[in-house]
Order: sequence, then structure tokens, then C-alpha cells
Amino acid sequence: MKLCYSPTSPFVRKVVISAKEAGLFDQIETYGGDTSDIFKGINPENPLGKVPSLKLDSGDLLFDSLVICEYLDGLSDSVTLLPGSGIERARVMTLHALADGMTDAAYQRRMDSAAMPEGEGSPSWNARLRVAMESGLDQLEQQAADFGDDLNIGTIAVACALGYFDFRFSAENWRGGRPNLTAWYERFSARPSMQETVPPEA
Ligand SMILES: N[C@@H](CCC(=O)N[C@@H](CS)C(=O)NCC(=O)O)C(=O)O
Repeated sequence: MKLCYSPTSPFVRKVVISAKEAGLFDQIETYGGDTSDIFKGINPENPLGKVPSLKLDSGDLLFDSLVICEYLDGLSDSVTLLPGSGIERARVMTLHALADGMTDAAYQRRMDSAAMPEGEGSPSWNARLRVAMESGLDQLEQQAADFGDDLNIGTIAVACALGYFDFRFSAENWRGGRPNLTAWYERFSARPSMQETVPPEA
């Protein structure tokens, strides 16, 4: 299996953490995208231009990150990252949707300010996206005490969102007034899969 990869992408990080936790990472070869023309995206094999994608020996190209994680989960004997059915699955998938939505809002803000031509960004849209990040953090603070030591696609996505906020938006101090989420993240970050996937300094 071949993973189109960027070490700074929080969506790629979610896939790599899932693969490591599932004991499958040594079966995956990684290769970089093409960043020579960001207006074409960074992954020529994916019509959406995005990383991650996973190329299988059968020739199939899987995307996006959740599809890849679900596929890897199905291959693993050691963990269940996406529970089978019913309300248990719906809760985990809703937590994943919240965390991924927050990550996407942060990523859109980052691209708007750092990658697009000077002066083209929209301050109003930026403010709207920031509200999604902040409201999501407030919601996670309510839930974090119940996360315990749960390892699933929801908690992995939350950790990737918070890691990305630290990486790109540290000045906004997501920890402020959110002690439960802070304590949970400290514990979860000690996992080897988290330590081994910290994004490099830009
Ligand atoms: N929903 C997608 C989001 C992937 C995504 O936004 N990837 C970013 C990197 S963090 C990307 O490839 N951006 C390049 C572009 O859109 O041009 C997923 O979960 O895989």
C-alpha cells in the first residue's frame, strides 16, 4: 500500500496514527505530493488534488482520510477504531465529524492567510471559521472527561485537530479555560503514535 503523504497535514496524521495503532504502518510506503503548483492541489492522482490518498496493490486509489482509516481498521486484528453499528458507532462518527470539521476550518483559515495571494482573504469568512473552531473546542471541553482512555477514530481526530491548532494557531491558546480537554490531550499525546507523528517545524 502506498500513502500520498505530507508530514504537516492533520488529515494525513490521522491516517498514520490509525495505521500505527492498527499495527499496519510497516505495510505502508509513503511518498510526497507535488507542491509545484498549489492551484492544481498537491496530489495529482486524486481528482480533488488533496492528500492523503492510499494506493492499493489492486490499483484502487482510496480517499479521503476517513475512508482510508475505515479500510485500515477492517484489515486490523488488534484494534477497532470504527465500532460496528448502532448508537455506539454514531457517537464515534459524530465526534469524528466535529473534530474533522474543526480541523478543516483551521486548515481553510491557514490557507487563506498563508497560501493565497496577499489581500484576497476574507476577514468575515475567517471570523466565521474561527467561531467553528472555538464552538467545537467548547463542545469538546464538555465531553473530554468522558473520553477516558478511549482509542477510536473520534478521539484520534480530536487529537489531530488539537495538534494542528498547536502547530498553526498556537497564539489562540485553545487550552485557556478548557482544563478537561487540556488534561485529556496531555495523556493522549503520550502515545507513541502521537509522538512519532508530531509535525516538523515549518
Ligand atoms: N476531507 C479530506 C481533507 C484533506 C485535505 O484538506 N488535505 C489538504 C492537506 S491538510 C490538502 O491536500 N490540500 C491541498 C489542496 O486542497 O489544494 C480528507 O479527510 O482527506
